[in-house]
Amino acid sequence: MTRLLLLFLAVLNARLSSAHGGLANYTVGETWYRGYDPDTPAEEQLGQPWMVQRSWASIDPIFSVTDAGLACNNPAVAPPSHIPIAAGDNLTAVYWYWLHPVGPMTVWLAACGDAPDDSCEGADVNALSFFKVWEGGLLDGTLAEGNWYQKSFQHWDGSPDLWPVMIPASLRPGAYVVRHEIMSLHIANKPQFYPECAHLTVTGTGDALPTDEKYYAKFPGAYSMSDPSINIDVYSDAMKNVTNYTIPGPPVWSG
Ligand SMILES: [Cu+2]
Repeated sequence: MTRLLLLFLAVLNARLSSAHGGLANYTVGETWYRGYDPDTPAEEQLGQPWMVQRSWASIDPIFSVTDAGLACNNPAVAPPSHIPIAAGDNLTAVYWYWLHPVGPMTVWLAACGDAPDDSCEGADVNALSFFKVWEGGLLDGTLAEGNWYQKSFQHWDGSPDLWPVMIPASLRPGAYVVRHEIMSLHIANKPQFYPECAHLTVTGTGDALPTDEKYYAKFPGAYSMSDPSINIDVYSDAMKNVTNYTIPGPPVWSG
């Protein structure tokens, strides 16, 4: 094996042993956009002209529904750049690996402003109104043993785990924060939240945004520990035969 491959495996092994992770890169068509890497010194990444993702200091989950980092992880330092994407195109989130099998995955957008030169760099992510554009939950089977999207998007051959989601075709052009969240529910009554955010510049000819307040949520604020879909023990006897799961948060807005 080459030295580089050995190094890669050593790093991967070190990461897998902690059994957490996060969103590493984005692709639009054939173009890759590098995200923040918690294992690379912050000073080599923060403020770099190529950076498109809000920073996240570690691969550890957020455990509290009231954590300010529920919006865009911690510390969520804003990047200078935006990913250009046309409404109707796919944005693919790339994870080098993902290990947890249980819980929903969601994608959210929040508009940062309407000015022609608008940017999300100055946006307070805790004040933004997010709307959900995609969700994937329990595809079939039971809560504990069934096939969740979170399980189905994983590869176990070393190739990255890809999560493609279409930006609604009718979406109004402008700057948006895109928020990907994996909620992992494999530990009883102790949900884990893995949010990461990037900045988008959306182009297109549409002019749509959700008009009904029911679509909007803030982070923190969107979730509650009194939600039986969040404060849940999927391995309990009561849940043993349950084959449906209600994904927390507002309904999906599809444009
Ligand atoms: Cu983990």
